[in-house]
Amino acid sequence: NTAIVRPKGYTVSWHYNPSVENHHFGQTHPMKPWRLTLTKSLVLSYGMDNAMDSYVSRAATKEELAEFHKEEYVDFLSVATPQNIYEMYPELATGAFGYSSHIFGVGDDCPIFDGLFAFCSTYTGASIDAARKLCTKQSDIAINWSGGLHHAKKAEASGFCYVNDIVLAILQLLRYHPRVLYIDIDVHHGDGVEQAFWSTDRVMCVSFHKYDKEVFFPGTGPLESTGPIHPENPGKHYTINVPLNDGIDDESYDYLFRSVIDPAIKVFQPSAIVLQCGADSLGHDRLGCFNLNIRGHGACVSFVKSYSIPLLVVGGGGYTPRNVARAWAHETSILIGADRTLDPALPEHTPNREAFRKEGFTLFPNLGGWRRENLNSRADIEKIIRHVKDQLTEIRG
Ligand code: VJV
Ligand code: CA
Ligand code: ZN
Repeated sequence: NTAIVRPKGYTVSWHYNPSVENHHFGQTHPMKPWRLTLTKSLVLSYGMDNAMDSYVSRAATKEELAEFHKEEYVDFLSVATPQNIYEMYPELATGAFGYSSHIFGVGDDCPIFDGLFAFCSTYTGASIDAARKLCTKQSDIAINWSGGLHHAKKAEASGFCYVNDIVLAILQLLRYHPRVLYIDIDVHHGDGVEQAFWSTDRVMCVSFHKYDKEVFFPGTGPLESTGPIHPENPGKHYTINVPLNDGIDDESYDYLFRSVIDPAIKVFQPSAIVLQCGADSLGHDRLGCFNLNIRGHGACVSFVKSYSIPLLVVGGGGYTPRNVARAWAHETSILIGADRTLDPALPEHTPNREAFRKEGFTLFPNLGGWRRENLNSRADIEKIIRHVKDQLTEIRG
């Protein structure tokens, strides 16, 4: 295994605080911080930390969180505990509000657990730090695998997300960058980020996701949803949604991704890009329904990197922890320009190596092809590309 060395000509920084691993949503909740432990295991065992500036990130302050979130909501997150939550809100105990309560979105998807605020402020601090490294040009690429929690709203937790670290990071980037492109390859729609920047032409949001209004969370993000409809609103046309059906494979995803992202970059000319790499778009994900392989997912990262525009890379969803770790380790190698030197056989000394036994200790198991049929026809894909290109001509003017 060739030694991993620093990339020539650009700087990559890795922002992480292992204390996020100590927090748990609940024994059977699908969101497992263990995936971050496994990601770190692989990044370190391949020696990829040698090629990056590593920063132990600090917690974001309440003031920083309030740059996007409502103060009352930040206060709530900072005081709520499993012990006091039912005293504060007895209605929660009756379950009368169901999964998405009116009490700041708390419920089955977004439980109040011990250390919740420390968890949220830590993953968010890493995204804010990463964005600032890009602003000061100390980094060309900054990575926070613990971030990417794209569903959180101004005053509401949603879909396992409490604080929207992506929105807060983009707000940092906007201090120095005229235009930021946001790309979201998580299997879910990036609704929280879309909503936050719905009315501005300084942020273009592009999300690829499974879309089934009635059935699949969060039920938003149809092709036609492209920004505010009022002609005088600057955000009009600056949202791109790519709704997909089950089972999309590497080949069609790669073709679609390039066909959407290349014209988006050429027309919008972003000075910074934020890429959310939710790994629930991989085949065999516990919550996802696509058929992507590690290499297919990574091809998106590679393609975005090829434009050499300052890049913030965040994690997101991903519910089969060992595959999340494989994807994000592979993507780290792409970002440091070392993908050809990673041995597919996981190093013998990898901590927690047993977790990868099922697929035979390889970085690239076969996750595609056979679990679900690809229900995205060539015509569906071409229709999306046509729609996006037509939309972009509206921006070019
Ligand atoms: O589909 C939903 C909402 C429900 C109500 C709540 N039940 C538990 C599930 C159905 C309608 N929520 C989604 C949220 C997905 C969030 C994805 C986040 C990201 O990847 O985009 C970014 C980090 C959903 N799908 C599956 C579950 N919730 C789910 C939640 C659980 C669970 C099993 C499945 C919560 C607790 C427990 N099991 C014990
Ligand atoms: Ca998405
Ligand atoms: Zn997701």
